[in-house]
This record gives sequence, structure tokens and C-alpha cells, in this order.
Amino acid sequence: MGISIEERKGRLRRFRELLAREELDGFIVVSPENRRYLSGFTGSSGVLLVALEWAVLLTDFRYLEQAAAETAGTGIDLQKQAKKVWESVAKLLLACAGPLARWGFESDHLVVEDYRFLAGQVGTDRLVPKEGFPGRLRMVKSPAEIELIAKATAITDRAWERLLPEIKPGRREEELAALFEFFQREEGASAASFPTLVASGPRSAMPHGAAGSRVLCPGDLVVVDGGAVYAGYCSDFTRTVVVGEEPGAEQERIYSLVLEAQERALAGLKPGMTAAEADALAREVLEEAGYGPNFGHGLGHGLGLAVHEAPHLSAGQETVLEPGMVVTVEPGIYLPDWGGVRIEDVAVITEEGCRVLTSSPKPPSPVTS
Ligand SMILES: [Mn+2]
Repeated sequence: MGISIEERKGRLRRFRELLAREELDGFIVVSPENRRYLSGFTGSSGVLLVALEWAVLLTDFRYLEQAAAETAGTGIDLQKQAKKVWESVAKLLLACAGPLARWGFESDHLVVEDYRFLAGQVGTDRLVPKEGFPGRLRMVKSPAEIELIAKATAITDRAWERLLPEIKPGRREEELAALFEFFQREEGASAASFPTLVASGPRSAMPHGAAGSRVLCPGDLVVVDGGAVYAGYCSDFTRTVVVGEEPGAEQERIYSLVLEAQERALAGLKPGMTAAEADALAREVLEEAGYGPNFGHGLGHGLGLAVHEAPHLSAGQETVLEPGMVVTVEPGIYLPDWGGVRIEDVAVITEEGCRVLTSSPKPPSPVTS
């Protein structure tokens, strides 16, 4: 179970092909997800250097044993870093890379101070900023990766089944968030993929309302948004319920609009469409009903080693969807001072359309808990 050595080697091979196409001699990987994707190393600190003919992972004393085990068989050499890892990076670049080598780096992740230090050692001409790179390799998932995301999603589904009866008037948002994360851990998650959002009553109008000290009241809309990590891969999930009493007519109406938009998007998602066209599937439904301005975020986002990654399903995004991409589908309506509704599933793009990985029920009107 998990990602095989062969698959890891394939990632490095594809990455080197990408480097060659971009006329780069190597690449400096600093972001934890990209480092993990290419090397298998799960530690929190280290720099991965990938050249066309060699690769070195630099990390510190705390991680040497773990890194050796996690990168075994990949062909990546492990080296203990100098006290300052960038001294080691500079030394390797100057020693192994040749005087004219051009090295790419993650301009969306490398800290300015570290860049300045490295540029001072090897010269700015040698360093080529690249954004969203090598993250673009991660967009299309392998069957093994899809399996791990499906497992993370199933964990979240089971945790939701257990949380639902606990969502009652008198409970505190933070308490429910803690319970959800505890249930996910009990069901096999190594962590929450992000701090669980629980936004109740008027607070549900905040799309990313962090769980607070508010106590749930009868008749509140409650938006619960959380996810699990399983073997490094993330799930993401949102449901909206009404607590303590039957939903009101307006709550029913807004909820069914969001559900319709979500189901239209799931029915319409298919390979070949752009991320902007995917976003429009749900947006058209909400705009027609007059709620365009109240759906102020994109339809969804890619999901994998990071809980938010490419492709981003939103207006202006020209990325073309391909089979194997895994995305969230999460339209919402947010009305200040009243509340909000969001419904989110995870779907994998297939040859014909998409397959929904989330299995938690989506009743036609908000369930009363
Ligand atoms: Mn999401």
C-alpha cells in the first residue's frame, strides 16, 4: 500500500524530462510537498537538489535515519547539511553543477533571505525563478495516489457520520471541531488536513469561519468543513445542517440552490474542459438565481499531498482538466448577517466525466441534527 519505489523513480524521471525541456541543469526543491513527492522524505526540514544526472537530499541530524529509510532505492544521495543548509546547497552547486549551469528554484516557496544568500554564493545568473513548478507534475494523480485520497475521504465520511448526532444546540463550535478531528484520528487519519471549520448561525456567512467559542442555538445553520490526512494525502469535505429544529423556508431554499449547483457541476465535470469552464457549471446556477455575488470563491481546487493545490477551478483559469486530476467541488452562498451554506465533495476526473469519492449523504434539504 502506498507509493512504490518504481512510482517514485518515475516521478524523478518525469521531473528531469521537464527540466530538460525548460533547459535547466537542475532544480532546488524547498516546499515540503514537492520535496516529499519527488523523494519520499516526509520530514519538516531539508533541501532536495535534482540535477539531470544526480540528486541529493540535504537534511539535518534529526532526520538522517528517517530520510535514509524513506529515500532508499530512489537513487537519491543523502547528505548531512552544514549548520546552515544553504551553505551546503551553494557548495554542491559550485562543485557539481559546472560553471554555466542554470538551476531552477521555487520562486513561490524560497524565502527571500535564503535566495539572497545563495545568489551571493553562486550568482543570480545561475538561478532561474519558476512558479508552480514542480507542482504541475502533481496535478494528474496515479491510481495509487487516487486510492490514498479515497482512503482519506472515507475516513472523513466515517467521522462525519459520528459527528452528526453530536451537533446539537448547546455545543460549542470549537468542541465540535475537536470531536471531528478526534473521530478522524480514530478512523485512521494521521492528522487533520487543516484546522476544522465550524461556523454556526450568522458566522456561517464567513466561508472560512474558524471554529470559535460560539454556542449553537436552535435553528442555526452550521457549516462544517474539514479533512483528513492518510499516508500524506488529503481529503476535504463540507456539509451544512440546521440544528435543533426543522429548517426554515429560506434555509431550505438557499440550501437546495447550493445543492443543485453542486450536482450540476458534478454532472458536468469532464476532461477537456478548462478549470474556468468547470467553475462556470455551478456559477451559472447561482448567478441565474441572483446569488452570483454571494458565491465569492472558486468552485474548487486540486487535492493531493497539499489540501489546496493546482488545478484551481475558478474564473480565468485555463488549465485543461485531464483524467486523474482530483478536485473539490464546493459551491456556496453566503449572506451577511443571515448565514451561509456550502456543500463539498471530492471528485476524480475520469475518461468520461468524474467519479465522486465522497460518500456522505447529501439530503435534498438540510438535515436537522
Ligand atoms: Mn475545499
